Amino acid sequence: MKTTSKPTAEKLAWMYERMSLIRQFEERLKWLVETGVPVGAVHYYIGQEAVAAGVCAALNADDWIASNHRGHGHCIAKGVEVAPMMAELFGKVTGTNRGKGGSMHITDITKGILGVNPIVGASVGHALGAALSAKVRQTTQVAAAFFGEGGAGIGITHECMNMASIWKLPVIFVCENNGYAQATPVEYASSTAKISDRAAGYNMPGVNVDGQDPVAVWEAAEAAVKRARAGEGPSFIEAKTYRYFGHHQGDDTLRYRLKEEEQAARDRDCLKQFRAKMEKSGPLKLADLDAIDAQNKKLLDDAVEFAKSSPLPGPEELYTDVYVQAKGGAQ
Ligand SMILES: Cc1ncc(C[n+]2csc(CCOP(=O)(O)OP(=O)(O)O)c2C)c(N)n1
Repeated sequence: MKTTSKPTAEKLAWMYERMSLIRQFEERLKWLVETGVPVGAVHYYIGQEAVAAGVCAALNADDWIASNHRGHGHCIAKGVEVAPMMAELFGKVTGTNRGKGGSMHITDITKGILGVNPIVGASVGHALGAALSAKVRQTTQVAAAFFGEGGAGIGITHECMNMASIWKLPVIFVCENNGYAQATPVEYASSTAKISDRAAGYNMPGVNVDGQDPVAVWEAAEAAVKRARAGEGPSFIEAKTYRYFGHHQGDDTLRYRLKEEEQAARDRDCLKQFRAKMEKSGPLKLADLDAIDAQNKKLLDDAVEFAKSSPLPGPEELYTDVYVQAKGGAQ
């Protein structure tokens, strides 16, 4: 599944820009949560940015992604604007879901987002359906499903891998192995040391990549996309990564893992490593990366302002967007 092409400077800048925006979005959100802003339950993506950026760097605007409960990073990487995302978290009418969805339902179909979804494993079924639709309509679109190593053990994931393989559907199974499903370590819950080894059982290529390196993820995703667009069927990518904070905003990680392990993961931080590589051998300069960070900070300042100043949905919104609108106006 290896490709020989190298990312252009433009592609590298794009990946850094997205990783930086995701990190800043999540850090701003964390600060808002900790200062008492009611945004509902959130699962921070901090630490995993290179996976979303690397995969989405290989996708086109009209390709799809399906996301899980830890979905903010996936949405930003696929192009959802941060202002309506932030407004959604604030429950405002200007949000991606008109304030009715919150963190775990963010959707923007215009950007190819099939939805953030709190049901573990559901993203896999959604991506499979979209891929089947692409095949039936004879387009070259592909669909990527993001799920954790916990989601890799859910029944629907296996049913979908089997079906995608039989029907040669253009799906990319992206397993973000961050080491823990809530408090359960992967070593306790997986039959194989590498989750990607399971791909062989479904007759598809499976690779295990460094999820802290966006270029490694992009290379694997490029190869998977190429195979999918050529009608050769699905691929499986396991990206080894780490979530720096708790499972959700209220979770204390030190109940089930050690400080030293957390520090070791932070030492391999995707943004830090990317900056060090660029400083050493380019092609981007640190000043370029700093300018990207500054531009993203401004985007986040504006997004929070937009979210704060937007109105809440009115009572007339109570029954809209809940069911499909039937002909004649009844719902
Ligand atoms: C079908 C289902 N079972 C259980 C849960 C409760 N739950 C929410 S997140 C989670 C852990 C998921 O772990 P993983 O898939 O590895 O993703 P991560 O949180 O590590 O990103 C569980 C068990 C759920 N939401 N849906």
